[in-house]
Amino acid sequence: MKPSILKRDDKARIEYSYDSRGLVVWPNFLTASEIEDARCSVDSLPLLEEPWHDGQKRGGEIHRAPGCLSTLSATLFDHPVTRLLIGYPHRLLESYAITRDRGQLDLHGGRAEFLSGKDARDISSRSWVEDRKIYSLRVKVLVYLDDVVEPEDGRFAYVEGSHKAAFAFHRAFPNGRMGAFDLWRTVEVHAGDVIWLNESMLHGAEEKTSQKRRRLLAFTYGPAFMVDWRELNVPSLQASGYHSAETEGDTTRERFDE
Ligand SMILES: O=C(O)CCC(=O)C(=O)O
Repeated sequence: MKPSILKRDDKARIEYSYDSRGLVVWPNFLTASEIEDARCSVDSLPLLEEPWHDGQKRGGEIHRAPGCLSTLSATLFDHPVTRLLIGYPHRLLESYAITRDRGQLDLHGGRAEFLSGKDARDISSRSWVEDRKIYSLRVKVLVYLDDVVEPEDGRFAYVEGSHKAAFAFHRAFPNGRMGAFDLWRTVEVHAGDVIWLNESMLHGAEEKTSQKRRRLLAFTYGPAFMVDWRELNVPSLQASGYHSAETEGDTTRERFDE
């Protein structure tokens, strides 16, 4: 892992990439031995099948797992890129490991998307720039533990510009991905690469058909006043609960398919 100091040029490059592209890719963030340690840790976690995604398994709270996963969580929490992009005293909102054997990950997030069944925009992950400083409500750090390079490996995918969009993707392009294929971008990653992702960008992953392993770690950070997803989903005395965004869940599948 890299020392936590950013040179001035790096800072400018990172800010530019996050603002214009919605993500920052840091190749070779982990060393070969760190990748091996993280893989062993993930392989020993109790991962559960996702009820909503055939072929995907998840283990949560990995920042509490002993050994390298909690160390990595602490490193990413303190990392200057994380601080730079949130721009405010921050907290960890969620952490998990996922493995995917097959299938695609539906598009989710999106600055302009609607809450399902409502005419309200999902503002839960917005970001903005004020006085040339970035503030983000949700930054997801994706740590890839396997190469995801070929289309059949299920590459990370996103809709260009959607972190700045004013029109909801699924309403503006009712045929989904193929209606907007010129905005569709993929990122090829190698084991040990890390992506700092603006969660207000519509993103997902291509269909995985290869037999290769696909393991990744995710840590979501936000300003200290934000709550994590589980808190949003539980109705309480003082909150009416979170209505998932229109882009999430099975309803989007037919729009996302080619
Ligand atoms: O599988 C990937 O490459 C992306 C994962 C992701 O977007 C997520 O977990 O929210």
